[in-house]
Amino acid sequence: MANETETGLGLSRRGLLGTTAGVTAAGLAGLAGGGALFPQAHAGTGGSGHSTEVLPGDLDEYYGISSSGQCGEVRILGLPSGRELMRVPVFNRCSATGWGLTNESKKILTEGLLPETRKFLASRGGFYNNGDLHHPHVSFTDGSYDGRFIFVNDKANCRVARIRCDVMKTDKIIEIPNASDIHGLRPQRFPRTGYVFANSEHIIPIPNDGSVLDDPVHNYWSVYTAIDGDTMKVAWQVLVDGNLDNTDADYQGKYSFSTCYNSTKGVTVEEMTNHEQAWAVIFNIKRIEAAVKSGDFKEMGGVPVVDGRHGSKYTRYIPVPNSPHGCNAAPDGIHVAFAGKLSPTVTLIDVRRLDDLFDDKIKPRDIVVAEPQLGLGPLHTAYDGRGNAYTTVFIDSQVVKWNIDKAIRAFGGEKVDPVIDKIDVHYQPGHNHSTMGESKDADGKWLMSLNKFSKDRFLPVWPLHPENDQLIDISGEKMVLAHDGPSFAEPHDCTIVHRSKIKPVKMWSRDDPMWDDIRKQAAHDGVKLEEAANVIRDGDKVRVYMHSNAPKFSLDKFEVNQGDEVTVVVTNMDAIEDVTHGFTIVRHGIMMEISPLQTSSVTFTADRPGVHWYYCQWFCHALHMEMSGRMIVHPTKV
Ligand code: RUQ
Ligand code: CUA
Repeated sequence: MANETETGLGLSRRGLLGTTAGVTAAGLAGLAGGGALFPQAHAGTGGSGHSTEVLPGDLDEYYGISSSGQCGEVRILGLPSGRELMRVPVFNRCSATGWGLTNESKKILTEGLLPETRKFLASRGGFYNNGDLHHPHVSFTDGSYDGRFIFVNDKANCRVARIRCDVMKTDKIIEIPNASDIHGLRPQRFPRTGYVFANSEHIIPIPNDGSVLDDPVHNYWSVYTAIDGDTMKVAWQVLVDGNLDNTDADYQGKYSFSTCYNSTKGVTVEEMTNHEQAWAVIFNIKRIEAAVKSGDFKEMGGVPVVDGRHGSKYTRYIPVPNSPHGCNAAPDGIHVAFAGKLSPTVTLIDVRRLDDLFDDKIKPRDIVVAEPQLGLGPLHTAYDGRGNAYTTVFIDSQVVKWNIDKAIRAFGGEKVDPVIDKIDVHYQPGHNHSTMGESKDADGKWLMSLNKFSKDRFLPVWPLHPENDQLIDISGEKMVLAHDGPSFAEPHDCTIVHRSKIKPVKMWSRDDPMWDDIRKQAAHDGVKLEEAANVIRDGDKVRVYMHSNAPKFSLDKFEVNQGDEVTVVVTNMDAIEDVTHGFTIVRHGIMMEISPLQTSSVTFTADRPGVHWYYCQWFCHALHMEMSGRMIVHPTKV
């Protein structure tokens, strides 16, 4: 069906893209509904026939590290089965694990906020409860995944977070100064991560303190941020024109790239889209580092900001049609694709020409080596490591497979069609991701298309629909749809990493830094966490230390006075894989996870006199129901 679609139709329908009225979710969804209703054959009936079936007890080959958009968490999938293995709370709160309740998580959610944000949130609970997590990416060493960290962005509240891959927990969250919202995010590939690059999207006055409000063209800016991934501190920023969208880094450690829409600095949809050209910004990392060293920057919001606006020697602006979105470096280490979004094209550049460009020996468009027409609404591109690229086209509801070399030859005037295959996806794809595809180890087995609409693909689920993550076998010449995977709001991106690259631990190490604060406090209180069964009173502060061995907490009762500030510290001494305990106090809004050899703590005010049971909420033992105890709160005499 769709495979017969010619690339040529892009132009005749381009007018539609130019009309902003047509570019609404409803309009787009309706449009594709007519042309993309034919389910694809299953694996086994075509292509090379890799099966997504992973039999009971068998292990998946890949981890899918999936974002959750406005849910604010990260989800870990097993692929190709699509089984959800874990949810990692980051910007959200989590009832099960106590993320946002425990002292350890509150510290992480709070300590990286800017001073003015802390002030703003002081009367609002101290930290944000929501986030919009788009882009999860694994750290690299020499262009290969090194399995140390996952870095993620929060578009809603301007943050970047780091997740440790050993225990799969968030360990740092920082807020980015001078930014409106943080959208595109990528780790540096070479020599290692290194920097984590983050785009601020919407343009704002800097500083955004009310002193300037109007005249966007002259007063609003966005910033490109390099974060040191080891310390999670902002290393530097670059001031740029226009809205930065997505970003990526090269394989040489010299340049990074961002797509930019709204180059004319509009503030309405019409103004943002009423031009035929925007650009991709190239950042010269070495020059920027030298500028920071030599003092050629302005300190703004506590960080060095280098001026990378038009004409700067630190950046180059490459004209790209029309409002480019996706920004994806190919595993060949040479090419980077900018997806046109409102243009049916993808613009491909050759990084080997960048030195000359920065030395002004060539013009910006001279680095463009191909610009194939792929269909309506190209958004993101993935690669198979065999010279082919896979671009999602949102409006056509397709993934287009095209050959890089053929696209370059066609751009040079040769009569060759770079498009190899098209497959319908259901429906409206955003990101796509191939197995190992953003590393130099791209293996070209599977492609996930993350589709924004699922409409008729599943049982009706009321007005709010799931998304549809479709897995496509890309090992053969033709793409073969192998699996539909409904997912709740709203996975944007899913980095697919071979399981050999991630090394999960089965239990915590007793000297993990996660509970450093409480360890220090316990030492001060003369308490050994591993053997604890102590209640330490310190004025009207009470610290309750216990450990757990299924099915018992070491304290089956503790007593406090109404109004006391109580800290409960629980250490799980069951060094047994999968024996996680929990600690919940009824009618107190208290719940936390304590996995094998972990220490967790929570602080609250005991302002409800009476008897309050605490219990283990994680099924751990035949006597799990009995794993409980009483908190006695003595009423204060009035
Ligand atoms: S973006 S659908 Cu937030 Cu990654 Cu392209
Ligand atoms: Cu311990 Cu349930």
